[in-house]
Amino acid sequence: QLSDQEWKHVLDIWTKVESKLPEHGHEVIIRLLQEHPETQERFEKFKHMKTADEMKSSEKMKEHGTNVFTALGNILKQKGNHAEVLKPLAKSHALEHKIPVKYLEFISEIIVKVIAEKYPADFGADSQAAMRKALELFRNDMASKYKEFGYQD
Ligand code: HE5
Repeated sequence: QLSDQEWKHVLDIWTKVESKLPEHGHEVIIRLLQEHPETQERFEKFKHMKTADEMKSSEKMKEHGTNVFTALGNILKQKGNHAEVLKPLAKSHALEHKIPVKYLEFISEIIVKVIAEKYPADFGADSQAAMRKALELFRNDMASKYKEFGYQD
């Protein structure tokens, strides 16, 4: 679990992220698919795309980035008491989309990197560490729900 101070770091930086949430979400998805091409296979709608330019001009991908970042923001705002919000996400990612925890690790790293690039002055070492911790908590709880749903990755 995170301290009050750590949650404050996480939610303060998230307020900045929200000022351009669709753009940042879009960028994270593009970088996930570029840096970890195996993840692209999981996306029926995106797996035919070949270039980063094609991804950048895709409104569907931007929409997906928006959905991902909106869901993640809703989870972070629960400050760890996210069981209720997490459950439908864990269920769809386990049973429908089949997303291994490893892929959640990939996206977590990219989220931290992208925020650090966009907001260097507001995302110092303490904030980065707090965000890493929050994303780790998210992944751990996703992983235990995966088990409950019988999904082994
Ligand atoms: O499951 C849904 O809602 C509960 C459908 C929309 C959705 C998807 C789909 C949402 C809200 C999220 N994802 C959210 C989310 C937060 C974490 C950080 N995702 Zn998600 N995803 C969806 C993640 C992480 C994550 C990592 C990876 C590799 N996600 C994925 C993959 C993934 C896929 C393949 C899909 C369904 C396909 C889709 O909607 O394509 C546009």
